[in-house]
Order: sequence, then structure tokens, then C-alpha cells
Amino acid sequence: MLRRESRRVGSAVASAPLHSASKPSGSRRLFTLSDPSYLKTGLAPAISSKALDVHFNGHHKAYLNKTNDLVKGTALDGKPLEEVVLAAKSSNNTALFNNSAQLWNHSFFWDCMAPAGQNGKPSAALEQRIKESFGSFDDFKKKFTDSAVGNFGSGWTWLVDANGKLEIRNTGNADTPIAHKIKPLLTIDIWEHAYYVDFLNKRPDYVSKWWEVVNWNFVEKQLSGKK
Ligand code: MN3
Repeated sequence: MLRRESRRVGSAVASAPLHSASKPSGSRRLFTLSDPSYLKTGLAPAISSKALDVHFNGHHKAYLNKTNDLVKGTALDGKPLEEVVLAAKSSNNTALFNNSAQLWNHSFFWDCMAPAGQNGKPSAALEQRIKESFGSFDDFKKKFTDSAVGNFGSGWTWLVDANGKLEIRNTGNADTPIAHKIKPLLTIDIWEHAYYVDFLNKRPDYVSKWWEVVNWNFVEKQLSGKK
């Protein structure tokens, strides 16, 4: 979850999602992050605590700090993160887009996961939606996996709600569905930094294990619009 300074930032299992942004309440209006609830333990078998520490405290916080530096004193200071991402894109501010989008993407990504076995599988209602779009849940998993494994270079693979139809999309580098006004439901980070600590160059192994820690409750909440 992202909030401006002076507001507590929730965890991945708190009622408010990690990636939601709040308007500032104080005179200083920095984005802040709270630790994912599973930061200390990691997310076996997909992400060790060491890998998560590097990813969250190293990469994600670097995007946070850079975004705060870039918006400080500008017209975007104090705006919700989604607005910052869209404004950076429309003004071709590449540095701000890359950092703010990565800030958003990572917070969403942490929300998309929970310790293995906590959720297990999608609810019947969500599975039905997946079947309508992909034929079966297994077909969906295979298509999503193939997209993630085949996403060339650094980027993200997403399940999105594109005008009521569930689709799988790949984005490159920092690009994000919210920059295209498309609603993300689920994502996996396939930048090498997301899996190299645990799996070296074996992205397929990482993607395979990742399915065991998907937070289907969160995905369903995105689809229904409930927080
Ligand atoms: Mn990452």
C-alpha cells in the first residue's frame, strides 16, 4: 500500500491493499511503503526471505525514493500515485514514469501473493470467469505461464479485466496496465531480479512455484471492485 507521509501503510493481509494510494494529509507529501506481512518469512516455495529482502528493501524502495525525489516541488507533488504514473506517461517523462510505475507495480505484486496454502485456488465464481475467457483453469495457467516465461527481457505478465473480458497481457520494463486505463487483476514480476537469488536464470521454475503463493482472494477483490 502506498500512502503519503503520516498515514500508516498497511500490509499485504491488512484490509486495505498495499497498492492503493491516498491523498496527502500533511505538508510533506512523500509516498511511503510498509513491509509486506511476509517480509521476514518469505514466500516458500517461490520467494525466499533473502530474495524478498533484496527485492523489497533494495529494488522497490529505490523506486520509492526516486519517485519522491522526482515529484518533490512539482505540480504532481501530493497527487495519488496513479495520477503521477499517467501524467509521467502523457508528458513523456521517462524517468518519472519508470520509477513511479515500478513503485506501483511492486506494491500490487506484493498484494497478489500470500503464504502458500492460505488461498490455494480461486473461488468458484472467479474460476467461472476464468473458464469463460480461457476454457479451463488449467488452460489459463498454461497460457499465463507461457506468456510469463516468454516475456522477453524485463517486464511483467498480467491478468487484466479489459472491458469485462479477462485477458493475459505482457508489459515490458516498467510499463503497467494502469497507464493504459486497463484494470489489472494479477501480476507476476519477471524481471531477473525477481528470481535470480532463488532460481538463478531458471525463470520457468520461478513461475511454476509462484502459482503456489497467488493470493486469489486479492484477485477476486480486484475483479469485483471491493477493497
Ligand atoms: Mn521487481
